Amino acid sequence: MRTEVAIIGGGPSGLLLSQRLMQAGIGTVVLERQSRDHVLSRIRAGVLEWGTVEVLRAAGAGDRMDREGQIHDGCWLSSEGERFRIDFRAACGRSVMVYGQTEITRDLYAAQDAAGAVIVHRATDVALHDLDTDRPRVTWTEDGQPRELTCDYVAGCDGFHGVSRQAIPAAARTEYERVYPFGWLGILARTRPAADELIYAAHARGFALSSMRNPRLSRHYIQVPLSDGPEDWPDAAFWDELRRRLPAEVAAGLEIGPSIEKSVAPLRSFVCTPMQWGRLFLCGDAAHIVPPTGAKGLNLAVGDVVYLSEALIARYRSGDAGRLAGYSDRALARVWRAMRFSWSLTMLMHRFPDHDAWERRMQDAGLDDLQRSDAVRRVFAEAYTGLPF
Ligand code: RFL
Ligand code: PHB
Repeated sequence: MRTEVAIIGGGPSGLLLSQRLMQAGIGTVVLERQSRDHVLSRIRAGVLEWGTVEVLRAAGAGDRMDREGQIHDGCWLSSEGERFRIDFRAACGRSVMVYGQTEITRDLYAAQDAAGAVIVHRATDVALHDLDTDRPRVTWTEDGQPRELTCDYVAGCDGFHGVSRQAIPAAARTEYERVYPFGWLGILARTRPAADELIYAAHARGFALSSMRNPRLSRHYIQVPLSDGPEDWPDAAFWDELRRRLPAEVAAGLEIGPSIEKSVAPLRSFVCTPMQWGRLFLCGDAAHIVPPTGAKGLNLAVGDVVYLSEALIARYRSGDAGRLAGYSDRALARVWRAMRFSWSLTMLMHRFPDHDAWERRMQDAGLDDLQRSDAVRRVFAEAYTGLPF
């Protein structure tokens, strides 16, 4: 088999890249390790920056998002039960869209099916070869049979645990990492959301976030020790703990119900530099991970895909490889700023086992700054609603 761009991973990065390249007449093959049903069962991101919304529309995958997504003009922050609102529109003139990653992936699959995309599921043992030549190859196993694809370029969109990043020789990459000493236990429930906008709650018992997917589907998270698993948190214990950490008037009106999904995600910041090597280009979680606090992971992946697709389109349309050469630098400039935002919001809002009274005072002062200063709120709102691509 031969194609122009081989795409490893059929999550949001891989599907969106394939869609944008196909719209420009560039051939792609997507190799995904899991089944389509498995990819569509993962519950992840919920908040889209406005730039992401526009990119999805332009990719022909925005109709259902525009019908079913909720535009949010602000969010709530609370500290020990007292809440204040950050008005994004007043602070920076922009909003976000609340629409689940699962639905985006479904919409991208529909757009790719309509475009006649080649998406291979259950591709195991994917391996990348000859990336430092102008004829890279990808091999994999499909239904027990060995398969091979030759291509011009390889896009590594296979997430944090994929094989693409590892295909860059260790001596040619530098990895930066911060692992946080807690995780987020998340549940999805067919209940009314806690409030009309997201609530990020700092509390002595640990952080909590009340989010949503639609008016009858709520998504909530609580900070838990890394040693805890979902089995340690029966639904009743989860709701009790969430209620303790949310502002009292919100907790009093909280509708509870059985969870339909429950999982623990560890928190990590990670960046691999450079994001390219030879004919291989990394996008999304394959190159970088953020803690979910700032809602940046999926949005960063979309930014990478925009930059890489623009560079590949320039290469195929006019033979100009300059933008491809500059891909990593351009993407990383945006990535590091979002890293800092996600890291600082994580440090501000969570209880750290090794923090003393000094660090807790610094957190209180940081929240005070956000509550009292228009300038500080504007910095927050600009980062949260999205830095420009
Ligand atoms: P994905 O989604 O991990 O997709 C990678 C795909 O590659 C496949 N794969 C392979 N395929 C072939 N061969 C291999 N060897 C392979 N290894 C892996 C996988 O099966 C998968 O299908 O990465 P991608 O596309 O870069 O997308 C990144 C986003 O998924 C991620 O950044 C976000 O979910 C992060 N995130 C959030 N981001 C936001 O922008 N806003 C949010 O509100 C938000 N909330 C979250 C989040 C992530 C969370 N978790 C569970 C980590 C909340 C949570 C709880
Ligand atoms: C979510 O709805 O899953 C969500 C929202 C905001 C975040 C993280 C996760 O910061």
